[in-house]
Amino acid sequence: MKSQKTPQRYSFPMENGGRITEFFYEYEGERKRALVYLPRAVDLEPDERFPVFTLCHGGGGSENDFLGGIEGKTTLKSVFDHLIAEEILAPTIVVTPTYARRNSEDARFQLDAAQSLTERFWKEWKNALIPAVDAAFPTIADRDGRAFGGFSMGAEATWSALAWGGDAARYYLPMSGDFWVVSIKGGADHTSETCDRLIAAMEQNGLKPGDCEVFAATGTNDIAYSAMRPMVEELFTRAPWFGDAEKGGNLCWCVSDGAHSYEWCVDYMAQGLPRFFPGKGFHGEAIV
Ligand code: FER
Repeated sequence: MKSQKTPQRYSFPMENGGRITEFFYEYEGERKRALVYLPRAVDLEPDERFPVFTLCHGGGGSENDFLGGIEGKTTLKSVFDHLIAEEILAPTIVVTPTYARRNSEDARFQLDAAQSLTERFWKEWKNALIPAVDAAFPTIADRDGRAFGGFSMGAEATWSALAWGGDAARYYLPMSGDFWVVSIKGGADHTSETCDRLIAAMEQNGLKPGDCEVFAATGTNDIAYSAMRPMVEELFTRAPWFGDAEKGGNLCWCVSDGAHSYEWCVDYMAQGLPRFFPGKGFHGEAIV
């Protein structure tokens, strides 16, 4: 599908929106910080339970990138507020953690070092972050209530989470990044093997075809396009595990004319997330 621009008004702060809070959890002896967007309904409806979207930053970044820190300096919080207020997106808790570790400064400069973090982040997500978030917030604590997404190296983390941690969540939203299990940008030069490894890992993890849905997005001017496109097109041929959403399958391929940046991810999430967690007013149509 062709990506749609998010309406400009969604970028403006809204009265009575949600809030951003800081959240800490332990993993392998390290105190890890994440930001959490809590939709307003969390405060207004104490008996409700909400889906959770875990959202990973790009290489060299931090847990502050997507939401713009606890002050919410990017437009993303406003966009979530509007999507939820207009009942396009169900009230959703959004967690932005980091796969960076205390001694992983080199990941800022080396893609292979970054990949060694993104390929294993699913363990931290599944074994530490999910239990901590489920204990702290009113979540729908099962795989149908969970989505994982990320930008660039965060997309690498997303494909990795689907491969090895797919029992923990049904929904995946890789943005501008391919799966590097075989090699860096292996989606381009080891396309078939990359897809084989993804499916083999899912199968090994006990998943069955139909257990996961993917919304993959990037732009034609994005440095990830040349690696992501062949990978997604190969996955379209991998029935019963994957199939084109335009033909009723579980893999939606959303293409903008955008470049490699967080700004474009806003549009991808505004279109992808409501497919996972639709609000009462969402019927699969474009947002305009
Ligand atoms: C990709 C293109 C670029 C990708 C990651 C990047 C995981 C990351 C670039 C960077 O961090 O500089 O297809 O997939």
